[in-house]
Amino acid sequence: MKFVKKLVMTTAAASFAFGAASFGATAAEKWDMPMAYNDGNFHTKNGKLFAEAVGTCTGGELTITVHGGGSLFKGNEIKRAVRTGQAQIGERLLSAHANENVVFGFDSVPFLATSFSASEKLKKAANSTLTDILAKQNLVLLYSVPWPPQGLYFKKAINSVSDMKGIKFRAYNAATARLAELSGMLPVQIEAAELVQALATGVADSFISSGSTGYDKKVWEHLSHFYDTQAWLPRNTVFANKAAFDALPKTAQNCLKSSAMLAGAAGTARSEQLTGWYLTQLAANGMKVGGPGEKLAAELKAIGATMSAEWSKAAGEAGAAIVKAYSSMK
Ligand code: PCA
Repeated sequence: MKFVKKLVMTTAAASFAFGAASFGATAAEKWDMPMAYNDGNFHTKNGKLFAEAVGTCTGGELTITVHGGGSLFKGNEIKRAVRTGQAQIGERLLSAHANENVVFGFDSVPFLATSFSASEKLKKAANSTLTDILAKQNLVLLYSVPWPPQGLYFKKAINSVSDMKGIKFRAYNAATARLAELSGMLPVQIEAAELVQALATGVADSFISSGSTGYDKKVWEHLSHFYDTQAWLPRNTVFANKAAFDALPKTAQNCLKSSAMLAGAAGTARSEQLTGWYLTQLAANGMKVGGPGEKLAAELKAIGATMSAEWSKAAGEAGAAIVKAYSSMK
């Protein structure tokens, strides 16, 4: 907090020192921040707090308007929009872009990091690699926040992988599609914004996600079982267009970075705090919520091992470096 206050004061002091001239010369910068998830979602709320903090820190020299729920750009359009400067900053589930670079899927390797503390370590292990990959794509990495641990949603009790055979499964990235394939299900890629529609029309009858998305989408209206498999904690990542970032005064760049640090920490704490609450809400609305049975858990672990091996192979040296750095932190 102290750091931010100091930054605000420095910015304010600078404005005073240069007086009206500097205000006349540089109009306040306005940025748009598309986010894919609904306004009530904790990531979106956290993004709005981040935007507010940047506004305060820069004394209004940089104002960021958050557009939630995919209202400005849809989830799968956000990264390209920020790369090309159509939006100056945005949030995206980076693992959905693992087809561009396998490393983007580092947070969706089953059972590699299954708790909040492990997820934090994995993030740190991946940080410099991810920063470099994004920089080559004209993007500045600002912060990321994990979703609560991922569990499986179904319309019926599932005791083993063979019970999943032939079920239509909504996937949100390459890892979730592969999980479906390896368990005999039929994957279909669907953004969270279209999830309810897909469940209501029978395009999908199951998916893997957090209690957060199950709660946001009231999935108890369509599904009945949640298995808390705690398979991984995928991240939403906030990044800025590099040219837009570089064009800002140093003070504003520092405001973005310090506010990002706070938003990353605050969002992560909020995600952890809400994890249990979301599951209580699923149960309160009639869903059967619990851990997977022994057989199912063991079979999922085996599928996870296959997927880990596949990811490591595909991610090559960069992937190996992340896993090595992560293991050394344990
Ligand atoms: N919710 C997002 C991604 C991971 C999660 O928990 C979704 O289902 O689209």
